[in-house]
Amino acid sequence: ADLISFIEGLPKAELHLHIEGTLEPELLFALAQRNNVELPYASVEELRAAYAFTDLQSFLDLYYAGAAVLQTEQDFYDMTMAYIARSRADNVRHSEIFFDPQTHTERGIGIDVVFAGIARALREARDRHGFSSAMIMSFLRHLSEEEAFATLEQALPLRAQYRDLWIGIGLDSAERGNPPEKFARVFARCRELGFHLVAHAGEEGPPEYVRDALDVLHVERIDHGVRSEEDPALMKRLAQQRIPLTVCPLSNLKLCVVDDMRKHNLARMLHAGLAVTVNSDDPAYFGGYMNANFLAVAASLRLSRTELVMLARNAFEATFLPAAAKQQLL
Ligand code: ES4
Ligand code: ZN
Repeated sequence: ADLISFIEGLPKAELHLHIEGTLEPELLFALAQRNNVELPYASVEELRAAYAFTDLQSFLDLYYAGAAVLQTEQDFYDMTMAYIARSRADNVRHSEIFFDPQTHTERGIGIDVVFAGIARALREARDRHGFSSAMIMSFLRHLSEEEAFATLEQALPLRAQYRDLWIGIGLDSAERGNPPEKFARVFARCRELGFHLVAHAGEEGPPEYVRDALDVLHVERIDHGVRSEEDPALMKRLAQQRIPLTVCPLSNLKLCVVDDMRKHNLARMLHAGLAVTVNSDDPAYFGGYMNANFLAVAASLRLSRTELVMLARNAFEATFLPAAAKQQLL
């Protein structure tokens, strides 16, 4: 089989996906019209043309602006359903999905609306297609820890209702200048509450942020983590402890974390024994879903089929599913 068919045929799990980053320009325009939201773009083409980023912040500005079209439970449901359809087409069997309630509660949308729309789609996909998923509520690190605590307080009354899906807590948005320590207390509280913990670290930020995400926040996986390579002692630790890294190749290229896919360190990190996984991050903005990310690294880094299988298998191993459910997926 050719490379594309091989990648298409691989069963995949996705561990780093922002649901707000799956809003394709077409749906974004449709929701803007449905909700009478004014957009500063005349057409889908004009919007897509604006997706030329120089760094993380230049992307985040558009990503938060785009999320403003999401108003009703149905909007969150429609966005999530579109992501599931696209992922099933890529032979994704399981997805652990980030959502950013603060992006919506800041605009007066109820946190219950956000949970309900996403969860209705995920439950429907599970019941109809056996598509497995989980939800990871993420705090925006450019906001204060006090605001993260307030969001946690708003969300906790919903926990019983979403116990089947809401399993974790994440940390995303502008990394530089917002180190893990800023969220030490709220992550400690989430840990006491029994949530799985993850954090973005070492995307634009230094390797110290990766170490502090592990030692201060006690996260179980690192989202991105590509700058870990600058610290050999950290690399050794990540390999020894098999800490999963949720790497996002097309994201790294689009946000200029790497300037050429052929220079991406994914293969080097895999060969160093790290539990590297491949993920799509914000696929509507970065130019591709899971298969496109696998294909980009397979072609640019000349990965073997054995290596591609390792990457896919690492993701199933790194899921937060209970062992029995994990076995069922394979
Ligand atoms: C994100 Cl690529 C990335 N990095 C940090 N925060 C994010 N939120 C959505 N995508
Ligand atoms: Zn991300």
